[in-house]
Amino acid sequence: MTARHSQLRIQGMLMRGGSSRGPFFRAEDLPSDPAERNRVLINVLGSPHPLQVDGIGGGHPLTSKAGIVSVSDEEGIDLDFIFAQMTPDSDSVQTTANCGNMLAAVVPFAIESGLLTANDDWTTAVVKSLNTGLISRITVRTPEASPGGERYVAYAGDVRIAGVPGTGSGIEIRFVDTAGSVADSMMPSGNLIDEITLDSGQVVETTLIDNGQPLVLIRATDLGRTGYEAVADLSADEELKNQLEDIRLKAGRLMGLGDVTGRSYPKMTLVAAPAGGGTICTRSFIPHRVHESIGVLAALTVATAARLTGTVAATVSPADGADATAVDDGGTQILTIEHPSGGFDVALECDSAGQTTGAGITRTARLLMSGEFHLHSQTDL
Ligand code: NQM
Repeated sequence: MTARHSQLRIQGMLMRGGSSRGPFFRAEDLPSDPAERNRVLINVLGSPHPLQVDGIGGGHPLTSKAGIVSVSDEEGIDLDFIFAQMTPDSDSVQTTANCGNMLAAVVPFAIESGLLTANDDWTTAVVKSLNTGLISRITVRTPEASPGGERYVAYAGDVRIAGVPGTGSGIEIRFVDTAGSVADSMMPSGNLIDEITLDSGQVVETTLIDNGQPLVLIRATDLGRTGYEAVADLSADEELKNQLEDIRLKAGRLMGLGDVTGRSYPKMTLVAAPAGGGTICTRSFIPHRVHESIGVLAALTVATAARLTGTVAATVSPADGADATAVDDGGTQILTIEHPSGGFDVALECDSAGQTTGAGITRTARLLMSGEFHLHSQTDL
């Protein structure tokens, strides 16, 4: 970091990763002390302020994120990634849970910033998300600018993802060992269904599951909703949001996550029968704002639950009890998770017993700006 006039400046890039957006930094350009690093991040984002007007955040959790990338010194891992979740209305910086959307921008950023060399028409890197230890194999298109010339990250392409206008070049992400990211295991309570009693006395069936993202799944109809509501209607539904927070705080303890009052997890997901030919319909709360679509690892976790007989998701999904006979020759089954702005395809890899062993998803990403972020002069760094 260097000082310029009264402001400090720091190298970085603004990237869209999937349906999220935020600044990316090389770890070496940020303070190594986590508390100082966090002060830099909230300063760059402009939190806390509902519009983040004094920073580059977008006034929403999906645009209040940051990525920190470094070359890994671990055998078999190319890049280490730290995902930071901020919020517009507080100065919290959380690095506990994963984000599969910001993950999509890691390899493009690493190439753009010189941490990784593109070596072929497609460049693959193994990325470890230090938040939870999640390992992913990420492949990005990197053609030559001219025959024999320098390779560059191709952002243009024909892949369309929900929640993002236009199309882009597909980024393939393959996950293994996703069970239990923040929670200790995939089914941290040990049950397929847990009954949770609300403060009102109502009892609601939930599935508490973490296959990359800790989620609480609830049938929308059990809370008197359809599960097909528009984002704006759910956002205005204070009664529902209060019920969900009541359930979330109790579910957090059942999942072994302790007091999750100020935490960004577990996320809440209303499920309903598919309405558009997919596997299951969802409405996600992350955890207090309604998601315009659905998170990557959230979609993977919902897909896993939909196949698992006995979960609340399976009770509303035709994927219930999907077994080895339902997968293709490669042991892969595509499950489409419906959400407010479309469908999210998750390719679940299953073994001969039908157990989920891995998953693949496609995202796009884009470099939006590169240069220096200028930090507010009053930051005490
Ligand atoms: O679940 C939103 C997002 C996410 C996280 C959130 C994500 C994931 O859509 O992997 O991508 O759940 O806060 O970016």
